[in-house]
Amino acid sequence: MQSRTTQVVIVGGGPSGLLLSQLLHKAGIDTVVLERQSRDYVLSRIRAGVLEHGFVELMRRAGAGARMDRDGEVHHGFHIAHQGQLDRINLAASAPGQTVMVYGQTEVTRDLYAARDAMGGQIIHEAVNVALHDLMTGHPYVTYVLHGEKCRIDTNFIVGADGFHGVSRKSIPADILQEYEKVYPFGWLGVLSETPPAAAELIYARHERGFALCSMRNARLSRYYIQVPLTDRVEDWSDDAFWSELKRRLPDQIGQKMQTGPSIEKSIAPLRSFVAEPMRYGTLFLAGDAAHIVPPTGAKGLNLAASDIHYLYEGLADHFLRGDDAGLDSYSEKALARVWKAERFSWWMTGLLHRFPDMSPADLRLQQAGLDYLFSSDAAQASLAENYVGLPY
Ligand code: FAS
Ligand code: PHB
Repeated sequence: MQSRTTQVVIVGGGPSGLLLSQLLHKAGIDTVVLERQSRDYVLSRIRAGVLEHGFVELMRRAGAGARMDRDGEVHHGFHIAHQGQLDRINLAASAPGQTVMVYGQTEVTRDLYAARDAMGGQIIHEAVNVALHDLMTGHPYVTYVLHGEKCRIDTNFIVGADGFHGVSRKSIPADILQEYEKVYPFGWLGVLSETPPAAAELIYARHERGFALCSMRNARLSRYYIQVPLTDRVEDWSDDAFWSELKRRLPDQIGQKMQTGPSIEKSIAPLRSFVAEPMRYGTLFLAGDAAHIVPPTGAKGLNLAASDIHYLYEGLADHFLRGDDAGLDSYSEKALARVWKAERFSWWMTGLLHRFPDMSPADLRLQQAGLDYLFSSDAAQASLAENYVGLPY
């Protein structure tokens, strides 16, 4: 068996694992990233599109922000379409100068891989059968199989950044782990198209036929979503069917003018709220989707991974560089405090904008009243804005 040692083993080569590995490496802390898939497979995923200010700052601190700063779009607001009208949320309503960056997760991941390569970062792709061992001792280790050969890495700490379906969360004993889950009775059908965006800013639409979202990646690449029943499959939706349904859910001033084109990616994502507690078990720390999932309505998924990584990086750097474990000891509690606030916001925004199958006429009037209140109250808009730009770390 091939064996080696490192200071931190990071399971998962998505944005969480790569960002942490890069930040630790820049602080002189040795890491190895174990990723189950090939790099091309990881980079083929189309996911998030909106970065909070905190994430943007972390990418810059990691030395991976140059292309984001060049190609990303700073957005100062977004629109909510309802009852045929468009109302705008000014993100500065929460605090002067507050913005978000529109830049795709695929590009974030590409930039992080490039930064890791530039520093000679250790990323092992196609590492399968990853297993975590001796988590409650001072000498944990990880085993995995690479191209048929069994390997072992002895380490000080293990970070589970391996997403919702990873091995790390499942390595915490069932009598220790507390899971909270809420599954929504619909999914999002997403389409990526090489067409100019329908509008300069994002449009979230509440419609009797269901939710829709107009987003973008850049001036030539648009990202759209429509709410669909959980029973729908991607093959049920031709491009033409998607475009005509999307237009039905948008105000005419948008739907009748938008440019459509062939989908270059089309997929259905289920919506769930999920939190696993604690986010630490001995020498194992969970980060990102391995610990929590939010419905994408509030654009919090990727951004919650960033605040986890911020807390974890600070704690590990304090441990290795200053012999101080306070950050690691408070990691789970601190990360979960921010996670639950983002879970609440994502759940609230999902409830405000989606058509639930069992909604009564009273439910529909209450939902509309939520929008009427939002756009009649500066305080309500400031509250939405401060959650959307990202609560403080
Ligand atoms: P990831 O899942 O991105 O990465 C985990 C990595 O671990 C993967 O590369 C995986 O291959 C690897 N892995 C898994 N098991 C392993 C094992 N046993 N051994 C080794 N490696 C293993 N968020 C938003 O903010 N907006 C959106 O619009 C949005 N859309 C989404 C659509 C979909 C279909 C999905 C699934 C998620 C979406 N998200 C969205 C959330 C998403 O962006 C996540 O928050 C983000 O990917 C979190 O990053 P990671 O924590 O790195 O997890
Ligand atoms: C996206 O562009 O993919 C996106 C943007 C905002 C969201 C969800 C997804 O709330």
